[in-house]
Formats: sequence, structure tokens, C-alpha cells
Amino acid sequence: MRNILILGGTTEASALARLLAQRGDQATLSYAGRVESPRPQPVPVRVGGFGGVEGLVDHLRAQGVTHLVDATHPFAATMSANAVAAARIAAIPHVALTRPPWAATTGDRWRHVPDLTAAMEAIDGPTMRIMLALGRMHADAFAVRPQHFYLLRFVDQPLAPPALPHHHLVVDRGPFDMDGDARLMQAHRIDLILCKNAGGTGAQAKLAAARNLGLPVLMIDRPALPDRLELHDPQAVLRWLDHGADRGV
Ligand code: 3Y8
Ligand code: NAP
Repeated sequence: MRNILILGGTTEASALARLLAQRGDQATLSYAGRVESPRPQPVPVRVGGFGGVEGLVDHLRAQGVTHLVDATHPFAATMSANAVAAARIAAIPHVALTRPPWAATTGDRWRHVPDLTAAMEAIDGPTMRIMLALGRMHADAFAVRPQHFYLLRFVDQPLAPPALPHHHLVVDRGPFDMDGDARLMQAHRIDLILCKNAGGTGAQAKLAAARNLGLPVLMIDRPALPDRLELHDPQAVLRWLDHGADRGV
């Protein structure tokens, strides 16, 4: 009897959970516990860290997990590295369900930077009005560039106001839509969108809105991730479970 652990927190993880529930597969979806009310799931959910690689190995063994699917966000680099290491130690099949990176198309005005630090360096200049679409975890780091106005969007109301002297906070969870994001950008007279190359559809609306409004995007590229089998849609994961996982492909 298969017992699948999905490391979640993305649209694709939720889509996979729905497919597995429909097939009657035994699966658990795991959240880190970053937000107050994560999306309800059609499979059992666990919330919170495992305690590093060792803690994850213990969890895999104690729960009799037979397959590990890492469907975390492309910037969840620590979780993804731990998943590869723990699956190897526990000798269970592992696959990543991840979204291809976004690529600029006609009309896009993108500038790529390798990481958050480079993004901060890139905005070291005259005052701008920036849509900082990075969520809550990184907002305060931009206090090193206090001259800008920041449009922030968090999943939850923060316990303390963000440490940015000029900001407007929107509390909303995606997926978002292009018209809504365009209205938000116009209402706050945004000059620049700063975001991570998350990929997927849930956060893509702001890129289409920026393109239509002719606004530039500062795109933070993904961190390096360990070598692993990567699939790009939940149906491919079902095929892997049924045909490939136990043959090490
Ligand atoms: C806790 C679990 C689903 C998944 C929905 C997707 C789409 C909507 C768009 C913007 C960008 C951002 C952020 C974003 C989106 C989906 C997806 C996605 C980006 C939830 C969720 C959890 C999180 C954590 C949260 C982070 C933050 C990032 C906000 C659930 C809603 C900016 C990613 O307040 C905080 O501390 C939030 C932190 C990590 C990134 C950050 O660094 O701050 N996601 N988001 C997960 C856990 O506990 O394990 O409730 O569904 C999931 C979703 N957020 O099933 O419908 O699939 O990507 N999430 C980014 O880099 O773009 C918002 O505003 O335009
Ligand atoms: P991270 O920096 O790679 O992970 C840090 C630690 O958080 C991990 O070592 C692990 O703790 C714990 N953790 C992370 N993901 C977990 C999960 N799914 N289940 C249990 N523990 C988890 O990760 P992050 O960038 O903080 O992201 C945390 C979560 O938010 C992930 O689930 C990710 O998918 C989600 N997220 C979603 C989006 C989005 O746009 N959909 C964007 C960013 C993050 P231990 O070492 O103790 O095991």
C-alpha cells in the first residue's frame, strides 16, 4: 500500500492532493506553518518543520512513507535540499513537482537579478514606487532602501507594521487576476514590480498587468537546487507513481 508524503504550499501540490484523494491513494500534505490558515486539503495535513534532514528521515520511517513528492515553491531551497538528502538516506523514491521558470515575452521589460541582495542593490537610487511582491518574510529587509514607497501584499495581517516608512499593505492570498493587479498598480502609481521567479499561474497575473501597463519588472532568479528528477504537472507525478518510481526513474 502506497503512502505518499507531499511537501506542499503551492497550487500544484494542492492539485496533486486532489488527484490522489480522487484515486483513493494514501497521502499526506505537509505545510511549514507559514500562514495562519493554510488551504484545507482533501487529504490529511501536517503542519510544521521536521527538524532538518534527520527529523525528516525519522518522519519518513515512522510514518512508513513510500514515496516523497517535493511540491514546494522553487525558492524553498532548504526544504528541497533536505528532501533529496532524506529520501536517499531512507531509500525511498523522491520526485520534485515544480513549475518551469517564467520567461519574458514580447512587451516585457524585465531585468534579472540573482538574489535578494542584488535586488536591493538594483534599487539603490532615487525614490520609486515599488510593488514588492515577495510576501511577508522578506519585506523588512528592504528597510535598507527607505526612500521608496512599497506596495506590499501579505497572506496574513502582520503582528507588527512592516519596518518600511512609506508603504501600503494589502492582505490577500492568491491566485490573483490581471485586472485586479493592474488596478492595484495604477491606484498606487507603481513604477516597478519586484518579484521572485516563482513560476506557475497563481502569481503570474502581476507580470501580465505590468506588461499591459508598460511597467518594468525586477525578477529575482531561482536559487540553485540539488540534482533531482523534476516533473512539471501533477498527472506526470501519477505516471511516475504508477510506472517509474519503483524503477528509480
Ligand atoms: C504557507 C499555503 C494553493 C497554493 C496557493 C502558488 C500560488 C497563491 C501567489 C504576489 C505573490 C508569494 C507568497 C504567493 C502565492 C499561491 C499559493 C502563492 C506569492 C500560500 C500558503 C503558504 C504560503 C506561504 C507564502 C510565503 C510567501 C509566499 C505570499 C496556503 C498561501 C509572495 C510567493 O506571510 C508569510 O510569511 C507568507 C510567506 C512563504 C513568500 C515569502 O517569502 O514571504 N507564500 N502561501 C505554506 C506553508 O506553510 O508551507 O494557504 O495555500 C500558498 C500560495 N501562495 O494551494 O492554493 O502556488 O504559488 N505566496 C512568491 O514568491 O511569489 C504572492 O503577491 O503577487
Ligand atoms: P525553506 O526556507 O526551504 O524551509 C525552511 C524550513 O522550513 C525547512 O528546513 C523545514 O524545516 C520547513 N519547511 C519548509 N517547507 C516545509 C513543508 N512543506 N513542510 C514542512 N516543513 C517545511 O522554505 P520557505 O521558503 O520558508 O517555504 C516554506 C513553505 O512555504 C513551503 O511549503 C513552500 O512551498 C511555501 N511557499 C510557497 C510559496 C508560493 O508562492 N506558493 C512561496 C514561498 C514558500 P525543518 O528543517 O525543521 O524540517
